[in-house]
Amino acid sequence: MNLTLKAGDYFCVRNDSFLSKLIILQEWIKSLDHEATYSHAGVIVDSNGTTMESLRKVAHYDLQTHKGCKIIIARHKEMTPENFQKGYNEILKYNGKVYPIFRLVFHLLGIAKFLHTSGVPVCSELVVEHCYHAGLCDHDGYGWTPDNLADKMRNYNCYDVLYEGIL
Ligand SMILES: [Ca+2]
Repeated sequence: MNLTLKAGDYFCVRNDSFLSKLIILQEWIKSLDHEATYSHAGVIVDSNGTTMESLRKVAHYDLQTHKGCKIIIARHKEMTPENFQKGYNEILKYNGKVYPIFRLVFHLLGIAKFLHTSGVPVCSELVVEHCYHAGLCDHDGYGWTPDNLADKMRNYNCYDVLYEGIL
């Protein structure tokens, strides 16, 4: 993959873990397009591929952590450095927090958008919260799944898909 990344690019990815398959199954059951490919998502924060993701904890990782996995990477047409920074400043408050595993149970039950008392978002919620504070979407992200995000990347004119395939 020969790709020039920018701060504010978003990605969705899948791996073959049991948890990943469980997430994809519940996404597929809820999907209106009968398609769910991805189980995880994150924000790219610089051109070297440093990411901010809600994995075991919310922290900075490297996109290459997902090497060999299927991935979609997309860029919002209005993701300027200023917009990126506004969103980044907000999600940095979660840096170092432990992944809210019980929120995943809320997702499996389909009630995640109603229950967000912990304040710590799962992976795709972190991405949408970045987008919200960047001023580029009008919802805060609670309840969003990686499949919701990937569908938006593919179908909304405001996104350019930079790459979809194996990383
Ligand atoms: Ca879908």
